[in-house]
Amino acid sequence: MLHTKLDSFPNEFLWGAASAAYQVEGGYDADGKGPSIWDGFTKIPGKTYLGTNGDVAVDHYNRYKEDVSLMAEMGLKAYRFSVAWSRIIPDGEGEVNEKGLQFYDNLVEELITHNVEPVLTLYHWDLPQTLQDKYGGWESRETIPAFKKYCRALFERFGKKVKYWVTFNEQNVFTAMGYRWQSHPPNVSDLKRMYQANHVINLANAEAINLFHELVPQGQIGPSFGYGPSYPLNARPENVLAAENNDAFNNQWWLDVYCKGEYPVFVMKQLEKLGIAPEVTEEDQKLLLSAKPNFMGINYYHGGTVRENRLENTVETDVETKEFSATDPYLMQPKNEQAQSPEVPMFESVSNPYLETTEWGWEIDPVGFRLALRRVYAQYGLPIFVTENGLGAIDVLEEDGTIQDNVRIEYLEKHLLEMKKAISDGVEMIGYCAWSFTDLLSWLNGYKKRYGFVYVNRDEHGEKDLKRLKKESFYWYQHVIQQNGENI
Ligand code: BGP
Repeated sequence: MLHTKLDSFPNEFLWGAASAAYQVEGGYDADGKGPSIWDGFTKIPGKTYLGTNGDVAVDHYNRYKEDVSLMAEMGLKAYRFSVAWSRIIPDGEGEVNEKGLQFYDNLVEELITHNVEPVLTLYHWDLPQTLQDKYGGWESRETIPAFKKYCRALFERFGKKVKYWVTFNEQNVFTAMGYRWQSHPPNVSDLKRMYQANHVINLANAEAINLFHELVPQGQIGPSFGYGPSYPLNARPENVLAAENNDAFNNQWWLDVYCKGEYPVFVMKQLEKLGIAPEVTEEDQKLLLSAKPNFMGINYYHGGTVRENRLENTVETDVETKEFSATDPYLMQPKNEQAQSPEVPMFESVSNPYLETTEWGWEIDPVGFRLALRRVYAQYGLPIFVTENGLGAIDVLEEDGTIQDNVRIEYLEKHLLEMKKAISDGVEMIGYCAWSFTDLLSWLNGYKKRYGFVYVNRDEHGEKDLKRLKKESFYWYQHVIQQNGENI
């Protein structure tokens, strides 16, 4: 019934899928590539699931033609991939490596030939190791000119061929995981350093956007943010306030800088009181204000529910909910730890009593997707490109060679429906990239947690034959694209 009232997807809507260099390419030292911080980090015992790493990954570096031909067969309109900085400039700031550029040139050509729009991410977490060693990576302003040099090389080479560009992927996630929870490189736990690195990345993001607009005036660029709507556990005003605080710390802290060019006063004030605020000069402020993204990239997996922090107020007036999953990468901590985190005694994460979770404990919340799109569009007014959304699951390769991933189809279908509702609500959207096209390396969960439309025959114990097999969801998404979502 409701469906008939929904708007159609725009004609030019980019039905896509996404990946990231370290998670698919392999070829960790091929053709002059330098080491990245992920090459080293995955070798530290105990850091990743069964010691899995991206040395070979799913060998996209050698099999990109086969992968693109599967995209073409599917009818995919856009493919989001990231460039490995240390392929282009092996030590991060020195000579440009032509062979590295050539690989992406080949990939882009292959995509264009098959009518797949390339969407290029400049930074999906794999900083050149040399910059980490020499300057302390993102903690130092010296990394900014290095990043600009790398961006310039890509803008000059691909500016005429690639229209859509993403600057940083999930700055909120990689700074927290890298500097708070020690679960990503550089494996640090220090809040002052985390906020400092985050500020340097904001400056690098602004510099990249300004340089892009100078060199590629016809293109479009924006960051991709890992967004989760914030919910209060219930209508108790203290909990509603806690949800506001959560939203400020976990969303606005980044989105305001990207889209308005300034830090939100409330969070900054708390950080200043604690002596962990970043150093922001007048010049920095000007730079942040000057950079205007063309769109906001949103990666959506789930939101977060909070209640008043019981360190602040021990009155127990809420019903108890179960402990929050400790493996969650967005809230990133069991609730008791978060309650003790020094800079945010203003909310406390709880599980949402209304939502089911995936096998990895991530809440499944399609309505939260509509809410996410609505809130970001209402607050910031930029067109939205969904640059990731998908379900991580254990997929089974049947004896007859099929993979019946109906759970993924159901998940995606529900999310697409909510996106269609958001479009009908008036949200301006460029496209949607499912995570992911082929199965790939999950940063911390190896090859067990699969996301692809295309199964890759390898696991955490070995590479097997790396064969590509179409899952049930491949045919389903092919049909969605053919119909431009009319069947949703
Ligand atoms: C996002 C990252 C992706 C991808 C995805 C799934 O945070 O941008 O690179 O990894 O999450 O995460 P995971 O592999 O941890 O399930």
